[in-house]
Amino acid sequence: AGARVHAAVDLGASSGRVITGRLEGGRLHTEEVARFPNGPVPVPSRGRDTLHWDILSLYKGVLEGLRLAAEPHGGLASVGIDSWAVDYGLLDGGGALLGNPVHYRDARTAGAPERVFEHLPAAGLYAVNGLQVQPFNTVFQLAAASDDDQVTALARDLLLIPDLLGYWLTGERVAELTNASTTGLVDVHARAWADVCLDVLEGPFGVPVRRLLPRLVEPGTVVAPLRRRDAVGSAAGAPLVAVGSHDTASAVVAVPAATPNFAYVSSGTWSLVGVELDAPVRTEESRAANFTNELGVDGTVRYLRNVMGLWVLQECLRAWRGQGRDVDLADLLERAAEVPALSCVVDVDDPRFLPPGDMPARVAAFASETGQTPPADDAETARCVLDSLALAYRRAVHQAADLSGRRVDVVHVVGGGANNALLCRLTADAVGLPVVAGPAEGAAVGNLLVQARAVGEVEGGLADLRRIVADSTETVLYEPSGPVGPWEAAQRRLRR
Ligand code: LFR
Repeated sequence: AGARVHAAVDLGASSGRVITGRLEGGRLHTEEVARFPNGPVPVPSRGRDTLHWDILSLYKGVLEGLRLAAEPHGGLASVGIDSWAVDYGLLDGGGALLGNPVHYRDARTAGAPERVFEHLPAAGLYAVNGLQVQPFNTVFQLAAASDDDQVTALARDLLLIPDLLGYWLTGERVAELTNASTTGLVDVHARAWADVCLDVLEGPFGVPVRRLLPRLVEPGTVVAPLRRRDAVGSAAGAPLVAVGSHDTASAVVAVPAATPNFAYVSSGTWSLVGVELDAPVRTEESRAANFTNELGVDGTVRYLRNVMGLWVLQECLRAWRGQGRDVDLADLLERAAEVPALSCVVDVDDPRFLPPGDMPARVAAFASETGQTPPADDAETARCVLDSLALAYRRAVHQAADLSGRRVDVVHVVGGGANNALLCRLTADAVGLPVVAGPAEGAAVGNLLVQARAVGEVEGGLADLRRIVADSTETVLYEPSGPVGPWEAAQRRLRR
């Protein structure tokens, strides 16, 4: 009786959650039933520390969350899983996990893109996969792991993180397309594995990737029912739907836009900034700007840039807390709001900000190198990071519009960053456009709606799903409060 309940598993880089959703009267009602921590775990191997994910603890959190989600309803109408992209687990011939998945921020990929480009030049690769160059793209991770016999000899399957969890829950091995498109191994035009990319890994690098990759499925495919009543209770039997299993793909589904002329900031550990298109942009200008064409739900393309995101602030907090200081985020943001705007800016996209480490020191070093006075305390550092993020959003929104020809009238912020009022206000000021913030659980909302549609509970295209999001979310509107001149000037300071 009553509405049918769906469960979204959404795994972010700093936490995982299970969120239920039910549709009633054209609205989606969501409830968070479980949240568990996530983060990189350094483990000594081969004479250094390798960063891993704690995949088994995530799996445990997922099982427990699904059990809790199903219990009050005696079952679930469907389940979908999304997570960060690019990372994978390897299975041996008996289906056992080989090793613990490596974290994309691990240093093993240093120099790997260049080694791949010796065999397939960057321009040739972009023409096929349309993907930005990030050292952690799966293609480069595999090239970096080509001396690892787990990959070259023992592995029989490579499953991206959501697909790996899906396999453990159902026994089915698939590669969901939106996430697969971040590997660098997919032909963005054909929406299929790309032979030229597979050839490079198999030839010069000796990685038998064709043997490892499962069949691709489009988002919206019903994969198989959940097994393991012992572990998931009454969630057993619910169909697992391959949603936009890349968290960013699901988050973009949940942009409550009423017009096609929008840009989005999917704001979590990363900020993914761009527009939604019908076809990829693979021009030389686009490649030079390191814009990516990731595949989206319903045949769309997510044309965007990775901006380093709230990671930089999260790492600052970790550094301060590591020094024994009890810094509260809400209090920090309040004090940061009092710091004069644009006193100091850094290029958050500088690769030095990618690995974990002493972020306040890196921010200060960047400021000194560009002839600016480094932030003097935690509030000034936080303000510098937020101003710098807004400045990066400004660059990315304008570039996305210019490079794609898509007009942008409004910027939608979805994901946890939608709750950061200071950052949203700065974004409106920097971009010079209205910002609409919410939903904060964008990835889970997009995940839930694609499930509901796959099992026949709603109909329609993305515009219809987005109307449901708009009707179900209390968004906050931020209008620009002044001219963009100071932001242009700050941008010039970075170029020095
Ligand atoms: C965001 C995200 C980004 C991807 C990065 C690494 O959570 O999925 O889209 O570039 O994580 O996987």
